[in-house]
Amino acid sequence: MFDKILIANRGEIALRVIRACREMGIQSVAVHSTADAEAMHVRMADEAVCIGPPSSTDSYLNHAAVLSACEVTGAQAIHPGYGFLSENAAFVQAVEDHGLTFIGPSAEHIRQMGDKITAKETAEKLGIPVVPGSEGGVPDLATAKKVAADMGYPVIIKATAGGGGRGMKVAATEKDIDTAFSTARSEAKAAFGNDEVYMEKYLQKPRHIEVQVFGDGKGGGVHLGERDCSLQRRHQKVFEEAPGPSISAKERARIGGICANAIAKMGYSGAGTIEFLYEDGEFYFIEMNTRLQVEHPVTEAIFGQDLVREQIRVAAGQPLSFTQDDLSVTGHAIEVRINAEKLPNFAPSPGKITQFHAPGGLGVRMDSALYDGYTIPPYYDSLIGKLIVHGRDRPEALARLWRALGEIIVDGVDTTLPLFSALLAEPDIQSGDYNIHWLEKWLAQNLED
Ligand code: MV4
Repeated sequence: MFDKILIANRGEIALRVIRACREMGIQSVAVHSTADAEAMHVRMADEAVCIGPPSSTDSYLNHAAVLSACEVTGAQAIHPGYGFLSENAAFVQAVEDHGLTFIGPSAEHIRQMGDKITAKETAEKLGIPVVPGSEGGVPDLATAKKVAADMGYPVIIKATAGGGGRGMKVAATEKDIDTAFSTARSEAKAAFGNDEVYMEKYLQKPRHIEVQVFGDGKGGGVHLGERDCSLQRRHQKVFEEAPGPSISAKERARIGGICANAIAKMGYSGAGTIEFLYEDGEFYFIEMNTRLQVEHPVTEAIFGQDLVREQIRVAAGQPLSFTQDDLSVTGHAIEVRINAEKLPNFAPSPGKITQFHAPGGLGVRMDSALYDGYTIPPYYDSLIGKLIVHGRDRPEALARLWRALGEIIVDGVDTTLPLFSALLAEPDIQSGDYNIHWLEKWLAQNLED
């Protein structure tokens, strides 16, 4: 096992990793920009190294600075958290070239899943159901028209180098294909420096269901069920739950089994998420994320497992501490993402926290790097906390969320907290009857006046 791990991240996820390290008897090293000198992750880690100016390009994304911080502190492994360097194959290669361990999958697996056509082909070969669509890339408009005519409209055009919703265009009918195709291509070129696109049948009212997987890197793989993350705004998740309110135990075992088997066959190492659209009882693979995700705590709650601890164990060459048979779902968990943003437009709201009080009590977990008097810098993501509740069933989790929202205090900046109390009053949220378009429609009707 490692003696010392460097955490190449900030905020709540840096604390999350430091906590796992401390429980495992591992020393932790924080890195930080000059803007984060007073940040909680710097205070909580055993050591801290300043790696650059506020801009993340020059600090948290600076490969050489992060590697130097390992060198000077003697850290043997790097945990990337999510975002930043977590899915950067070139960085993983550099980490390995320096004789260090990246706590995550291989550069090769990251590269394979980063290219969305290769990811889909890989998934299909491994027996994962995929969205019907083009065979590989679509090189020109004539091909696009032919593919669309064959599978039927509506269709969606996606960037091969994209993901997470960037560079997608829908063509509802043949009249739209010309514009959709050329816009998708030029946006892909501008955003990713790669204009390759592919096409899929457009699903009109799916849920976003993602399966948590873990590979031991030695041909073993397990799944930890699914999360429903359909409630999103502009491709940013807002509210996540596990298990999915629309997924039965039988479906979980079936799709989970398929995913675990695929991960095993790939020889995948560490935590991963296989994303699906789910419509009319069918799962359709769209992408795989090769990192620990923001919403991992809802899975931790219902399975009673520490996913960061497992990531560290696997990276150190140890076996997973559980088998598939050891894993079962207990109750229901919900996470809400607390952003320093001003409603109704979700404009960033950095600034000084004049008062902070975390909620507590049975079934309540608050992951946050906030403290009284902390100043949220304007340079980074606006996520300032995650409130996770766990109950014996979904109604109990909802009641606990409502109760915890009444206890929490975040003063001095605007936050997305008022949104959650309003959502809890909605019959569709109470019953779990929503899809990927529900939140945007609700926001348009309820906030924009
Ligand atoms: C789709 C789709 C409908 N049909 N693909 C958006 C993010 C990216 N990961 C995939 N996305 C979508 N792909 C087909 N064939 C609709 C979306 C989509 C979406 C997906 C998940 C969560 C929220 C979404 C919001 C709008 C569109």
